[in-house]
Formats: sequence, C-alpha cells, structure tokens
Amino acid sequence: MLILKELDTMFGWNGRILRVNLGKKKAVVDGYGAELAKNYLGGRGFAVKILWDELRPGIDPLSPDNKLVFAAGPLTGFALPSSGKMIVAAKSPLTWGYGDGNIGTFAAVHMRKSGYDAVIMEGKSDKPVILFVRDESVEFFNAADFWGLNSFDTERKLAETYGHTVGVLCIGQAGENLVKFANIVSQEGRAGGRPGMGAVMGSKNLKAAVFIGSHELPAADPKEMKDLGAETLRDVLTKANYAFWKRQGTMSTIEWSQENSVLPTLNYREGVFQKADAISGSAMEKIKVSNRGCPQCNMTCGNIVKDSERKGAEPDYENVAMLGSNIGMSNLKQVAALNRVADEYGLDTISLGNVLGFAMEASEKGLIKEKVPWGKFKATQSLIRDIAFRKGDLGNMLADGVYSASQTVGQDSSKWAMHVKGLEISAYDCHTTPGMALAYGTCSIGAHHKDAWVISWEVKAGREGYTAEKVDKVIELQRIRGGVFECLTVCRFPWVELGFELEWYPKLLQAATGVEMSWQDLNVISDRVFNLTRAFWMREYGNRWGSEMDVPPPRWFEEPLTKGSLKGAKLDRAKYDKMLQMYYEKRGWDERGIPRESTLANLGLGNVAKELGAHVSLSS
Ligand code: PTT
Ligand code: SF4
Repeated sequence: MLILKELDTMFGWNGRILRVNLGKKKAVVDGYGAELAKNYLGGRGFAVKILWDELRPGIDPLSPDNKLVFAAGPLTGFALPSSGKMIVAAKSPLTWGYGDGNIGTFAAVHMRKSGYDAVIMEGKSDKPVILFVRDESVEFFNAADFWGLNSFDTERKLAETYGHTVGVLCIGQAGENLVKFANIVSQEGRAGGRPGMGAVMGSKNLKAAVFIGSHELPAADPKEMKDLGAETLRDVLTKANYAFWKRQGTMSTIEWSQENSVLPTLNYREGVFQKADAISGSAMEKIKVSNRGCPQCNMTCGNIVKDSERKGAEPDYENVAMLGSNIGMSNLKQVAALNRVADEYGLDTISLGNVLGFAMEASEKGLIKEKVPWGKFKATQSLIRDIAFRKGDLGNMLADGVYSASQTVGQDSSKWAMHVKGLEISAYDCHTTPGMALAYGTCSIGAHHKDAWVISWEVKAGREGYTAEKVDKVIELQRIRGGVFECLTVCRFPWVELGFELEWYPKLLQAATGVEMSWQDLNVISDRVFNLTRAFWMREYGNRWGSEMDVPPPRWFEEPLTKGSLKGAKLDRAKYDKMLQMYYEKRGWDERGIPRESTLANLGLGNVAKELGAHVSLSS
C-alpha cells in the first residue's frame, strides 16, 4: 500500500521521491521541497545528497544496507532535445566510493510521468522480485520466471506481460551473479551504471523495475515550454553535423582516435591499431541496418548492425574500442557480437574490454595459467561468459575488476592494470594527453570520460603542456558535463556533437520550473555536487586517502608508445603531480586533494565538513 507523506507543490520538479523497501515490500512517497531542488537540481545531485545523508559509512555495497537510487532532472520527459535519460547511483561495489551512470530509457520518462523525480531502493527482497510502478500504484511481482534470463529476454518477456509501452530497467545474469562491473540495461542497447550498479540491483534480488506513467509533467509556463521545446528540437535539425551524426553517431571517433594516437590498443600499450580501418565508423556504415536511440531524442545515435551471429547489435565508440583495438580484435561483426553479448549479460563494455586486455597481457607474460590469446573471437566470447557467470578461477577473478585482479596476479601487473580508484579507464589512451589523464584522475566516479572529455580540445590546443589553462578547462568541463548535464540528466550530445547552444538550458529550466538560474548559478550547483561527491569518497576512505588516488596507472608514465607518429611519448610523473596540485588549489582542496573546511562552507556544505572532520583531518 502506498502512504503519502507531505507534498510540496513545485513546477518542473514533481516534488516527490518514491522510497521502496524491498525487504518489506512497502513503498512510501517522500515529498521534498524547493531547497533540495534549487541546491541540487536533480539526477546526480539528488543521488549523491541522498547517499550522503542516508548511507552509513563503511557499509558493504552488496549488502542490504546499500541503497540504489534512480534519479531524473527537472527537464526529464519534457518534449525538448534528448531529455529521456536518468541517473542510476549507489555506493559502488567496484570502487567502494560514489558510483553512478546515465542511461537513456523510457523508464526515465515514465518514472517522471508517474509523479516521481527519484526512486530509492532499500533493503533486499528475500526472493527475486520485479517492481511495477504505475502512477500512484506500486506492486511487487515474483520474478522466479525471470531470474536467469539475459537482459534482452527479460525485457521481451516483461513487454508480453505489461505491454510494449512500459519503461524498463533490468539486469542480466552478470548483475545476478554480482559481477562488480555489471550495469543496468534498457531497450536492448542502452546501458548505464558502469561502477557495478547492476550488481547492487542483483544484490537486492531486484530483477527489473517497470514504470508506466500517465500524468502530465508540471511546467511553470506550459505554453513557453511547448514553444521552446519545438524551437530547440527544430534547432537540432539545422546543425551542420546532423546528417553525419545520424549516419555514424559516436563511431566516427574511432578514426579520430587513430589519427591522434589515442585509440587504446593491446591493453593501452599503444594509441594506434594497425587494423583500425576495419572497425571504423565507415566500416560500420557498411553493415548498418537502422538507427535507434533514447526516448525524446531527434538525433538518435544508436547504430544497429547485423553481427557475426546474425543478430542485431548496437556498437558505440567505447564498446568498439574496448572490445576491438584494446583486445586485438579487428572483425567488426565479431566485435559487435561481443558488444551484444555484453549487453545481454549486462556487463559494462568498458570495464569488460579492460579486464580482457589485462588477462591477455597476463597470459602473454605467463603470469596466469590460462591461455588467453589476443583477438580470438570464440575464446573471448567464452571468457566473457565465464565472467558473467563467475565460472572458473579466471572468470571469477576478472569479475571483481582489474584492480582486484592485479592484486591476485601480483608481480608488476598493478603497473598495467588500467584503472583510477578501481574504475577501469574508458577508451582514450593518455600517453600523450596529460589534460585527459587529469580528467580521468579527478573524475567523480573513477576513470570515466564523462565528467571532462577534454581530449578533443587538448589535441587542438597542444598536448605537450601541463598548464594552468588545461586545469581550468578540466574544471570547466567537469562543471558543465559532470555537473549540469548529470543533474539535469538530459543528454549532452546535442551540445558536444552538434553545437547546440548551452544558453538554451537556463531558458528551458525557467519555463519548466519558473526558477531563473544563470550558468553561473548552475556552476555553483555543480561545484556543490562535485564537492559532496568528493566528501562521499573521503568519508569512505578516511585517512587512507591521498593524492595517489587521483593518479593514472604507471604504464602511461613509464612505458612510451612504440608505434605511430608519437612513438616514444609518455607522461611525465613530476609534471603531472604539479598539475594535480594546481588543480587542487583551484578547487579549494588541500595537498591531499581533500576539500578545505572553508570550501565546503562556501558551498553551503558546513554540516558536511563537520561530519567529514570525524573521518579525515580537514584543513581550514
Ligand atoms: C557510459 C559508458 C559509455 S559512454 C559507453 S559507449 W559512449 C558504453 N556503453 C555500453 C553499452 O552500450 N553496453 C554495455 N553493456 N556497456 C556499456 N558501457 C559503456 O558505458 C550512452 C550515450 C553515450 S554512448 C555517451 S558517451 C553519452 N553519455 C552521456 C552521459 O554520461 N551523460 C549525459 N548527460 N549524456 C550522455 N549522453 C551519451 O549517452 P554510463 P546510454 Mg550510458 C550499449 O552509462 O555508466 O554512464 O557509462 O547510457 O543510454 O547507453 O547512452 O561512446
Ligand atoms: Fe540517446 Fe544518442 Fe539521443 Fe543522446 S543523442 S539521447 S545518447 S540517442
């Protein structure tokens, strides 16, 4: 039964969070007020605030004590460019820090249209369960017939039961088996929550959450919202790169990365791949069947191809680089098949390509007993299955992520275990790009490109320097991308890829919420969210935290590139450390990278400073 608590009338935001206790099979609605909305905006902001306030430090991320948060922003679901996304967040079982991901899904739209801006999943169901939310009604269904199915079959079966228009977030077998980089899947090709959000869902015995909502979203100025929405959607269609984007989507980045020596190759040893042409965007166009994408998007970038097993797969840049060049695979149809298999099991492709590359290198060096050849389709597919099911010593070891695997393998393997803070690095090699290395080093969930994809700017601006300008650019991007886009939860691609103007967002926000915010105001929210996320990590790690946590792996500093036009290049550790200190200074953090008391206080996080002070010594 649903119990309504206080409600607060707002526009844009629904003002309601659904709190679900999976153990007791009960749900309540928490109303929230303008303070949370205006200070944290939504999405990542809400998620980190909830996790900071409600999680006891030190809990096991795979225990019932962890909470899984689905959170959207105040623009999510309105008819405007690419607004069908949401955040999935929890304490990460991979990193033991803050973890989240951004997923495009009808579940985001339906959650909002059911009247909720976020859902908090608490406890653990005694048996596999499906959560079904239809407006004010919340039901729990036995998932015995679903447990063991892959994510595609799960969603198809759910559609047969609940209809084809529902929005679904579900896990495959990897989430069930608590693989620490299992993610959450939707619509057979959207996947989010790299740092093990699928494992957290599995640990709660939650196979799927199904949403169907029918309420109209509350806009402050409905006419303005409609007009602006139509105008911005039209604007996207006029952009010069629109047609090319629809043809290739993110896949064009393979050629760009190869040209610029940043395409991860053979476990990030190199930045060029001899057979890059075979896995490029142009190669993809030859096997492309159709386009697909997230809801509320008129620049759909999912490219459906027929893979080597004659099934439909949806390759993206990251997936193809990590399951292609990084593991020596050059047959695009086979790479697409590995991509599809990862989606079916619900395994993050970036971490997967990373642990596979690690295993191949360890095997080549004779550090593990198993033979894991580079670039062999069948052997790789079989190892992926072992990882998803935690089968055998190797599958089970890799299922815990690359950092943990390197601790088991020992020798010098931690030097080429490619992660920061336990999260495997995404698909940009940084032998030649110190700015991007800093972006990985300081990203709020571990080594992900999402907060600051500074590399495209850096390659143009000059990659050699470890400059203040680069530090400023990383911070600027962390504010826009990791902050505002992750709090609004709208897709950043209209801006990044087509040049859709950032000035639209405050206008859309005002029409939706009635609240006037400049980009300067939005940046303050970003900084608040970023610092609270940092505090979350510090509270978990306490005095074990040090600036080493923000440094990429030794491979990029010690082993120069041996191929391509930038042969011989590597990062300089002393210069990186200096740049990192410059970054800390500009962020208002001390020399260990811990936010100063005054920095937290200036962002309205005085209480956070007080609590954090009990776990780690704070500078004033
Ligand atoms: C994202 C990360 C990325 S980033 C990719 S491809 W990319 C990988 N995609 C995976 C996949 O596919 N299947 C799978 N099993 N694992 C995967 N792991 C990888 O996850 C994604 C797009 C992309 S495609 C990107 S860059 C942009 N990311 C956005 C973001 O983070 N925020 C935002 N406001 N807008 C964004 N727009 C773009 O969305 P994570 P999606 Mg993703 C099949 O999940 O955890 O955030 O990691 O969600 O709906 O698939 O859209 O070249
Ligand atoms: Fe989804 Fe691509 Fe559209 Fe972004 S541009 S909303 S990732 S389909």
